[in-house]
Amino acid sequence: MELSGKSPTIRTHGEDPLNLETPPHSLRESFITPVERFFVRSHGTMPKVDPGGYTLTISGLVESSLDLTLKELKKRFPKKEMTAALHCAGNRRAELMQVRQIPGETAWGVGAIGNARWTGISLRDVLLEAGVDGDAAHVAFTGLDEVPLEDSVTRFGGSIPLEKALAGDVLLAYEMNGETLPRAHGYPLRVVAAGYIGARSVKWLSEIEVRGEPSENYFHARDYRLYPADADPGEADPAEGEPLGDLYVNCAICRPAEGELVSGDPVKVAGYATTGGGRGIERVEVSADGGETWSAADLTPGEDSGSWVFWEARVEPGPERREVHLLARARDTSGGVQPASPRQAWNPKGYVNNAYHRVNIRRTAA
Ligand SMILES: Nc1nc2c(c(=O)[nH]1)N[C@H]1C(S)=C(S)[C@@H](COP(=O)(O)O)O[C@H]1N2
Ligand SMILES: [Mo]
Repeated sequence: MELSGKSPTIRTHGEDPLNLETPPHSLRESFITPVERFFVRSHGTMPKVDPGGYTLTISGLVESSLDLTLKELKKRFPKKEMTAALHCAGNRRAELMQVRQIPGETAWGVGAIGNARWTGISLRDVLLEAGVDGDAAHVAFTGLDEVPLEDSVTRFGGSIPLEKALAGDVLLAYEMNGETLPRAHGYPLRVVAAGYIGARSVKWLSEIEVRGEPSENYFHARDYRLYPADADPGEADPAEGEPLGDLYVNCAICRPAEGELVSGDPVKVAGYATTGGGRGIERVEVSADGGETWSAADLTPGEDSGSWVFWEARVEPGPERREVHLLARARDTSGGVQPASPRQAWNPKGYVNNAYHRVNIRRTAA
């Protein structure tokens, strides 16, 4: 498989389809996650696209459909750069699985996320060039990969509301961290929808369709929905599930990692925080006493609102405490807060867990 180019420390959840997770310490090593440590989430085949034969089509509720080669789209539209986190809706599912089982899904830790510098063209510019009809309300993307379902094969796809598509923070990216977009990340072109669940950032993009209704693709219409806690997602009417898009405020502790043996008092705690909707991270706090008292963290934001925020805090559990449960929580600029426990965040597909993050550490004798 296409593991070449990835760090040997990356955690493999599956090779076909390729699913790789960044270990917690690696996440916190650099503000921009290098490609070699960047997580991969794939549902099906990994297309090998010949750039010469590649075209992107833009059709549907537009005044003029467009058919663009890679060369044409680079020439015709201004180059745009953006720092944005890709955040998988399944990130932190492992904690939900400890509450109740979630069959058939990957047990992601805190590393189904990465922050990259993306270069490409703005989806807004492309849509304005095609001319959007008055009835348009959603923009659907389809990739070139084939995903086996129970008794059929489908392409991966999904849609975002037109308003988001025109907001200026959705890129059609052909470079990642200054390099040509790697094959595992969607070569030659992918969507990067800042602040939305990773599933809307369709890789190996081949079609954009402007529509009146959301995408009918399996991964939009059935999957990536927040079903009620007592629903069976295999049987449920999709209408029972809320479609996912905009991310909620979230944070995770990366250092120390779960089970780590730590010396010294105070203990330095570091991690990342994210949110959606163009909001910012207002505050991150850490507790070493089960949530009785909290210490505010120092924040390092990115240039763009879709970037993650790095944070670092110090807590003093007292030298005599040999086992410490660290908790972290964030608040965003719209007052969005996290649920205290994964029990509150639990849903049958295990999506968007944004509960307070807990890490259990052991400490050496003082
Ligand atoms: N075509 C296609 N696009 C896709 C996917 C996929 O399987 N096929 N996975 C999605 C999901 S669920 C996530 S989280 C991100 C992961 O992006 P990455 O593999 O570049 O980290 O890609 C999204 N885009
Ligand atoms: Mo995802």
